[in-house]
Amino acid sequence: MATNPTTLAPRAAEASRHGLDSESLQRDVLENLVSLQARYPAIATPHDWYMALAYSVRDRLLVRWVETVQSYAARDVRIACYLSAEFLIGPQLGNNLVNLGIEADAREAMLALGQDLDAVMALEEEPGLGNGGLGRLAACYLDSLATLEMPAIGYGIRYEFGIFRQAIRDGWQVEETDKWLQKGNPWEIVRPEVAYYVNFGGHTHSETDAEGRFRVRWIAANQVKGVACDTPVQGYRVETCNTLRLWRSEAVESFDLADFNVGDYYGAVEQKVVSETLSKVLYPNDEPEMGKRLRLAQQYFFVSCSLQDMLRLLQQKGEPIERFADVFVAQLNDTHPSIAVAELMRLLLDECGLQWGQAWDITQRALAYTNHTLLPEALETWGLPLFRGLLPRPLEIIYEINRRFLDEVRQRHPGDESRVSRMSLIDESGDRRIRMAHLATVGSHAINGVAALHSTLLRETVLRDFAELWPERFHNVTNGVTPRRFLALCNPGLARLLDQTVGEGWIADLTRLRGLEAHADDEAFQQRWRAIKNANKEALAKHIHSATGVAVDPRALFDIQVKRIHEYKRQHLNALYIVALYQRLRREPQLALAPRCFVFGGKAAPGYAMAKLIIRLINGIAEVVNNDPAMEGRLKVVFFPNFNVKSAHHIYPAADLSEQISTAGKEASGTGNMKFMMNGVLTIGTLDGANVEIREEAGAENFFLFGLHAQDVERLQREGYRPADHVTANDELREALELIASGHFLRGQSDVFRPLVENLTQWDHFLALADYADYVACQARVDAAWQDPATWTRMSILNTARSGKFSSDRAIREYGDRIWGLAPMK
Ligand code: KOT
Repeated sequence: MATNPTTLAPRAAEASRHGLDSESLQRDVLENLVSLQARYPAIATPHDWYMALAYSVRDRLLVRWVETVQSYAARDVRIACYLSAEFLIGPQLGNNLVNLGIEADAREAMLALGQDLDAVMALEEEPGLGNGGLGRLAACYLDSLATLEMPAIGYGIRYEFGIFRQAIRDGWQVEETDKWLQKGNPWEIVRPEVAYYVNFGGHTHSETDAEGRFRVRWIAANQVKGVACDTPVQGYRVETCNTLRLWRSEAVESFDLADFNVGDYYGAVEQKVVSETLSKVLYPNDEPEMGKRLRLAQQYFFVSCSLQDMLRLLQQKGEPIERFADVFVAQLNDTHPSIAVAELMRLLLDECGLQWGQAWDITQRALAYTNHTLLPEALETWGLPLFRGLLPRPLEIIYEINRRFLDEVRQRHPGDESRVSRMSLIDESGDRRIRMAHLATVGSHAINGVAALHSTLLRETVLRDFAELWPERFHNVTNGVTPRRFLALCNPGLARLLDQTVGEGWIADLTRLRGLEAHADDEAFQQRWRAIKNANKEALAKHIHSATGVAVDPRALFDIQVKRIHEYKRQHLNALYIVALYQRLRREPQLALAPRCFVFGGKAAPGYAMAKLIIRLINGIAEVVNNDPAMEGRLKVVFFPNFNVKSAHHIYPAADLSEQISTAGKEASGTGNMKFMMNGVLTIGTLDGANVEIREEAGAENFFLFGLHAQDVERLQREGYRPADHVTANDELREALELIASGHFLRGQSDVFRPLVENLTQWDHFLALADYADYVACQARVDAAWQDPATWTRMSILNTARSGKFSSDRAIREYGDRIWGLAPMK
């Protein structure tokens, strides 16, 4: 049907003018099917329909995108640049539909074309350009920046292969390459004209230029070209559409041309391959793998391209170089982009000709650093030989920054050489290494942790000397997550009830959920609340069945732990409890325990043997428990393979209990804990990361707390912790460990889990055994609360009602106020 905008009601007319109605969408989908996919409806594959719809939606973003970019170029605004080696953006179609406000129209349009929108959306490949929390946080922040209409650009790497796909074979994790680009990426716009050169290797040369100024030239051994690949980031129901700019590496023609000319065809092609390798694959580790040259090259590559891009934008705005820090603020997402300190200095000194003092002032004002971990093994350092070989000029600059900085320390603390060596940018204790957290701290005007407890510990431990020197530079910004993706999009049933109860405003102002408190005890409301949860559980049960073949009963308590597999996150503590339950139920079949379904999900770093063993253990327990007729209707265990953003959409809304059981002081914040809370899931957790604040907001009576506090952990470890004492004192724990060691969960093979059991009984670095008894006692309280549906539902409603603080909108406002000097704008 042809529509005439002038005959429609004003709002509808406006929607139609912008193509935001179902008829125009339908028309465009059909047109794109032919013009871009070269298909007719009769022969179109489901994926063709997905592409046709995605392109139609993208077209609707483009007008806003172009206008947003233009307005940043033209107006006197400060732009926040979020520098991150990872952006775990997840599937784009559903999110863009929600943010444009056209989900219902798209559903109608696709239905008219004989397609089911959910089935079409399910075909989207996940852009897995991140490992976990840190990368997903970056993506949530982009969503909030656009929604709050704050001028922002995300800068990162356009990996050809993202995080590996996790398959489970014979209970073990197997990594498969993630070919997310194989069928094309409709959201990406490549801009070959936006490209920069990045130097590697070679040597430096000092000279005095024609005006008598001292200059350093870097004569590189190799250059790589970075090409901008842009993805639009549409804010929620606003005109702002920001940019995520990811760099793809390419060979520089002039370099391989030289090889071609001397007849070295293979040499030239090899050079090209090396250059393109830079953005080939995401490192699949939660922690840095020491000394990987390619990883350092990736970091420098994307940082240099991003800073050069900022300089070009500054020039386009007609602003002088002196105004760099007034126009840009760059947030460093952990230390992965911290080479920015040296690179911005290099660009200002060597390329723009500024003097050291002025360049340093600009650098410090322009940069800010977020720390995401206190784990010593995750603090990034680079050995000097490797660094010098790859980045000789940035290294000289780091030496000079260090020299000036240590002079300052010596002036403040004369004679305190141990402080000087503690604070130095170079660790001289073994083979000499650059401490990237120190570099980031010294080069930034603001340093923050990601939850209140974490920021306190950061000031007291890892960066203590720095916090003493510059207390005013240290902040806390507690993490947040976007309610658009993690509530509105993934839990449409609950979203509808929230709309009806507190009005639609909650999506852009999550504190409005407080309005639910008045309904927490209302029986009819509780019933609706439960019905939504049950429907979500039924949907998850189907996904579990198709992914694993295990049939789970949606009436059981869904007890879920999804996150990267790591000893500090203590999936094995959860596993020990399941083994104990299994033994109890075998001994006492009449035990009045509520039926539970334990669900795990998460990837282990490919080189992390203990984490992989934990996955095998969970699968071993699952195999035994799920095939034991005595456990039928009582206990189920599932390892959901390949946990990612896409599967997360089905998991968070369907959970009853969220496991946040890390050793206190080890999880910087956690963000899954927040996603669960929004979806009315109760937490069993330690006083770690943002759990502390979740409990504060929810109320202690609506949170299942257990375990040692961070100070207890620290003290115990200092004084000498003896895990074996806990084994001796607790028969149930001892028997569980013995059963695991016996090979009961691996078809009698008794050697495989031995290292895990021995590690626990001898070392137990993360105090799982010390917290075991309290965890079990806490699980009993969970069981009791679950047996009373009115109590449980009330707690669930109150958790959602009080989750407002954990919106990434709040977090981004805080970054804007305290760190960037940037306010939301229309
Ligand atoms: C990885 C390598 C080096 C340094 C830090 C990391 C890191 C930290 N990766 N993910 N994180 C997580 O970041 C999240 C967002 O702030 C936190 O919620 C979570 O606790 C960190 O573990």
